[in-house]
Amino acid sequence: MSKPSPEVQASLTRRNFIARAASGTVITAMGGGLLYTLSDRLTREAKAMTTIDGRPRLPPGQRALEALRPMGGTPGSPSISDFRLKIHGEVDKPIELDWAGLLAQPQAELELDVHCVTGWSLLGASWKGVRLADLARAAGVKPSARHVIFEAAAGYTANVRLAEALAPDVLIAHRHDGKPLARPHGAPVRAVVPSLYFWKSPKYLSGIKFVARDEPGYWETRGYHNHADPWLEERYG
Ligand SMILES: Nc1nc2c(c(=O)[nH]1)N[C@H]1C(S)=C(S)[C@@H](COP(=O)(O)O)O[C@H]1N2
Ligand SMILES: [Mo]
Repeated sequence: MSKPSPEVQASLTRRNFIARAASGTVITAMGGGLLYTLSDRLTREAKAMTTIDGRPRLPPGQRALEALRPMGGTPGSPSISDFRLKIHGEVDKPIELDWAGLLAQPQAELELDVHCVTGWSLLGASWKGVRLADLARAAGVKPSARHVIFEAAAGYTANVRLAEALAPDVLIAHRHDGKPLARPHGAPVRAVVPSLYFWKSPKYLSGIKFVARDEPGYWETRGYHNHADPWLEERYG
């Protein structure tokens, strides 16, 4: 077979490029000589949307991605038989759940938006687990409690105001996008707190501690904002 002409070679290369783009994750639409990535399109669409409480769906300085980006952190044991979740602190009835115990709680599957302080957001992905508010009720949170401290593997912690932690969209999640949570994303169990930057959603979760006095966590003691509202761009303390 003879070598294709330079013109044919160029067109083949271009066709491969377009085919790859159309089938893959990189480029989904071309128009007016500009290339739009799927992320551009998701970002543009999200910017045109408003939440029910009137805020832009995409907080300032964020762009929408198609999937979670694995952000690292020290994992705990991936084994379900090792899993324990302690609900303790300012509660009448401390609880320790194993895997079966967690699955025996009322389950919720919600579509939630999450926002990483590094500038990416994942909008509308499905998360399944137990509402923190239900666990709090089961443990009998005392009136003295003001904050929730999430405790995770290797000493990672994050603090959340009690009222925000008890919002109905705060999940102790074990499934994401219809599958068990993947290891890089916190398996077997992580918190998901959609109203705050995603560092407040610890992966490899081992404890939920209710406290009267605030305890700034891993990132909050390393220059990040103690509250972390993405719409107020509370990035740094
Ligand atoms: N245990 C633990 N949880 C963690 C972190 C971590 O380092 N360790 N990083 C946080 C940060 S900064 C973000 S943005 C999200 C990232 O979650 P992902 O890796 O599933 O995208 O997890 C949060 N939870
Ligand atoms: Mo993050």
